Amino acid sequence: MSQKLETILNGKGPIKKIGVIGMGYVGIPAAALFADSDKFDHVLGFQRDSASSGYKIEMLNRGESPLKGEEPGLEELLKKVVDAGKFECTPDFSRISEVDAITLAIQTPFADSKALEPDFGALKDGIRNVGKYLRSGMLVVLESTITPGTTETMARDILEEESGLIAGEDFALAHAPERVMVGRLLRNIQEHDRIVGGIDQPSTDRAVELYSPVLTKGKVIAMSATAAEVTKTAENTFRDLQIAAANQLALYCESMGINVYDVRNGIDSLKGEGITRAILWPGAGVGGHCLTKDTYHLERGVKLGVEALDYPQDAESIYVLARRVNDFMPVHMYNLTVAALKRIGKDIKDSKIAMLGWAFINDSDDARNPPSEPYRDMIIAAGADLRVHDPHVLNYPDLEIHKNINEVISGSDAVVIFTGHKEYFSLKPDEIKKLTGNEHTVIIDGRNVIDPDLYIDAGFVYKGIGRGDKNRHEIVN
Ligand code: SAJ
Repeated sequence: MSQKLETILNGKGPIKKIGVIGMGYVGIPAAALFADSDKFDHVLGFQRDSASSGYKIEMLNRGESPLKGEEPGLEELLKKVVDAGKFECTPDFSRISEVDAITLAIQTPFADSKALEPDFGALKDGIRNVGKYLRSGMLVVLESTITPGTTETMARDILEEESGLIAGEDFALAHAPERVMVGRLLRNIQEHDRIVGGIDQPSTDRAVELYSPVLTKGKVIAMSATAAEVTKTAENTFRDLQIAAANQLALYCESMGINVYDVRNGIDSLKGEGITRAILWPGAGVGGHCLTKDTYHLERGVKLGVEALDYPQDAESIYVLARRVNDFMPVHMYNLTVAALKRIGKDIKDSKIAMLGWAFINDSDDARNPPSEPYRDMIIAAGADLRVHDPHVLNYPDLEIHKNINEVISGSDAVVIFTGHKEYFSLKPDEIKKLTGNEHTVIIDGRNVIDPDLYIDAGFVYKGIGRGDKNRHEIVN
């Protein structure tokens, strides 16, 4: 452990000035909460004055939030800390030299959804900027989701190279992964437990000092930097795995002719001390920017391990297999569509498909890595005609999204529910039948939205994820 760093930090005294790089949905609430704490004197929000996001600087300095969508309390808090002179946004990165602690909340998206490699370009630029203006005794914290080992290697190397200082001797370095969800940014930062991991004990302690004041219900959970990186990627990997387990069970139930939701209820009933069965929900697939990529961060991290991994010979990682199962669900939706159309003598290529729901999550406009996209690609490749409805998603590259559900459904041969938006729970079989004009219309339920019997009795050809008890029903004339 470095005595030198401890001495420097003690000499420097408590953290008073903080910098936050990345005025996005992670950095803005973090900066506002730091500024609102009476433990700290001033917070600088660093934002490049670029064509695409330079406008945020002026907005933030007026106390306005540039984030879209409702964020309870954020606008008021920004106004408060700006009026109190405790927060300001600046494009002048040289002012990093003024702060005692700097956090980096910069997105690490996939280079493209097919490439399973993250694009660390923007994060590296941010780290380089910090390195350029790094001073002895400063704390640097990475908040972005990163491959385990990044803080200890890539980040440390760039910071040391740019500054000539030594991590763990001259400056503190830590990882504190964000755990925020849009729509509840402030509450998540204040109430979720905060994982904080330094490259050494003085770094961890300094990071604990930084984050403790903004926590209300949450507590700090301290560990090493790499353990913090693994925690963040693994917490999403585990969720993806749980969903895959539910999806695989649904496929089994379809094959065995039973209702997966009966089985789910049965499994979920096993409770009692120490017994847990956190069975999640099967569905049309897994989208978003967390679960679709964090498994691959974890898998990359273990490859950088300090020791060769001891694992069953030639066995595939269950985490990667879980990703494959979840990414298979849109394919399964396609297979159900083809099979159901065949039952009414229609070939997919001559069919009109009405797709209800594009967003990756119910009642949201968030359409990052949506499972609906690979389904759409397969339908188009098969030569079918497709129209997409989504009440929340406004636009998406190369896609026309309709807002009038009747227009989307009218004349279609198949109605496919991809997202569980609440509007879809009130669909009526006779209204759909009138719109399609068919004796028998196909309806595919990817999110357990409709009651199969209502549609089967109305002459629909029904297929639903996990509904092995209904998917081979007689067609009612
Ligand atoms: N999904 C299922 N079955 C389920 C749950 C989700 O198919 O039982 C699908 C959803 O339809 C969606 C995808 O998985 O397409 C992801 O859903 P999600 O609820 O996990 O939402 P995310 O991707 O926004 O995950 C975020 C993560 N939060 C952070 O990274 C801070 C994740 O860690 C949280 O566990 C999750 O929210 C949550 O629990 O709300």
